[in-house]
Amino acid sequence: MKRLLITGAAGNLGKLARARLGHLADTLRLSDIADMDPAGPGEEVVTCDLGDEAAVFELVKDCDGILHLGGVSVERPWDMIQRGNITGLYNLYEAARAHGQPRIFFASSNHTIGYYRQDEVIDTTMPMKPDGLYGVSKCFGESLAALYHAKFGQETALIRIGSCFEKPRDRRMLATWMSPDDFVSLVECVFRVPMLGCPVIWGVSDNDEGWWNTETARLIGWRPKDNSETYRAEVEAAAPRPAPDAPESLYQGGKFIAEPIHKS
Ligand code: NAI
Ligand code: 15L
Repeated sequence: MKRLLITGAAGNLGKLARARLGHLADTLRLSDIADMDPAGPGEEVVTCDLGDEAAVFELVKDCDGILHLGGVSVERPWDMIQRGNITGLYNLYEAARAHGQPRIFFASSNHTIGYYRQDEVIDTTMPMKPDGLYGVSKCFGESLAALYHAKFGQETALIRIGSCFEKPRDRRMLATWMSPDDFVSLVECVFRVPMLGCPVIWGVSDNDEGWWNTETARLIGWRPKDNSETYRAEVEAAAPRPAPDAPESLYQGGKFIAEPIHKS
């Protein structure tokens, strides 16, 4: 690619992508509403609120791919979620439609299905069961991407990320963890596969424990390598076992299940 746009570049995964995915394009266009480090060689830094239609239109211009990580990433009041994840996503897809339909990696979430129980194994064809307004916004994102694929042929990888951190942080993440290395190889596969379409793929490492049928990863040739078992002893020693009737023990969405509807 000549230019890859990374939204959410000031965030956790955005910083990782900036550090490790420069080889995917001649230029990385890095964008966020929050402050970012100044542009280095082969970089452009553009401050942009995804809720600003005109600014997003300019942001997407001349980009050959979009790694869309920007937006609200946890449960928050509706107005914040609506601006970043609903209006913001619509702005992004309309800008992409106007600018040659660059391929999109959409950072969806396991919170689209958080109300499935931990004793269920689910696949990507099963109905969504979001566990909060944040999860609902990711369901909207997946639906919007499916619409733009069906109507206009826009390609998007709908990546339902589990928990992408340096290490699993609690017992639930032994099932939901995706390592930084696996995240990097996943993004590479999304932008290198010749034909993408609009598949839903679980963003999760090759963990022994898990609730998701990961076979759609094969559609893009992605084979995660890491396994949360490496950290099991450490995690179990550090974190007490939650009560058997606690959300962290019962539901795939874990603590998000217990979140209220936040008011501004
Ligand atoms: P993060 O919260 O660290 O980064 C998100 C970035 O989006 C932030 O830098 C924030 O300033 C920016 N942002 C928020 N509202 C915005 C707006 N209106 N306009 C422009 N930028 C805005 O989140 P993280 O962990 O880096 O996650 C990246 C993406 O992956 C998010 O979309 C998140 O929902 C998704 N995801 C992440 C998971 C994880 O384990 N890290 C799990 C599941 C999904
Ligand atoms: C998410 O969707 C969040 O963005 C991330 O911060 C984690 O909480 C993750 O899900 C998770 O479920 O562990």
